[in-house]
Amino acid sequence: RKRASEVAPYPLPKPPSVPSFKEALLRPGLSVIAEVKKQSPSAGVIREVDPVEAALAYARGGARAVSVLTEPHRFGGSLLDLKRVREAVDLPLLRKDFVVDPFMLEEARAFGASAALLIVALLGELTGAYLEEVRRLGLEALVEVHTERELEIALEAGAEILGINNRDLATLHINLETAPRLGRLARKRGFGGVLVAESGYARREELKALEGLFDAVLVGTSLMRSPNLEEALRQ
Ligand code: IGP
Repeated sequence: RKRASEVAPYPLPKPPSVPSFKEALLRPGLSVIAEVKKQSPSAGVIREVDPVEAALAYARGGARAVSVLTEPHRFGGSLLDLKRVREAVDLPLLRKDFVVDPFMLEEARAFGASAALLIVALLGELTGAYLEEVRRLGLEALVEVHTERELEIALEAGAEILGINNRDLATLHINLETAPRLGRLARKRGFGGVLVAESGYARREELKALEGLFDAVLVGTSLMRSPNLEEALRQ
């Protein structure tokens, strides 16, 4: 198989050295992965913001990592956003996109991501093969699940960083019970890696409730809607 760099329609940048996503999330306390998301299918336009300004505010506010949407059509993101944020902050970055080709992993690495999102609902039984490619590239992966069946596939595939999405990607409906339910199940099945709760969090008390079970939480919309991104994180 040809390397993506040989067939890319543009020269891929030389991959920069990047900090570990996993190590950052494993620091004591509940780590926040703060997301730069200008728009989404569920919320429409969220905030017109320069991703670099947002990421710098997140870094000042104590985020352990930054998630950057790179999907252009529905989320208004781009790989250039990722590259610019990489050049501006020292935190590990997650490429947030719908990875459906191994090519996108090489792009993630080249544009400065420490990790890429792998959605089990999209990749199904191919998740393990994508994880192998992730490791070959020196990348990390946040493996996202929403159901018990998807959790089984993720564990079988050897995920080390497991994200449990409260949002059903088919209906966009949020149920905050999903993360604790599947998180407990993952631990019961012997999962010893990094556990991340994703989507729908807006209040301090909701984050408090995750402590003890989860290592990290991924927050986008509610942070983006706050008048002051830095202060919103500190609270
Ligand atoms: C953030 P929220 O509700 O805080 O904006 O959610 C993040 O979990 C969400 O953006 C997300 C996502 C995804 C987006 C989770 N998985 C997959 C696109 C694709």
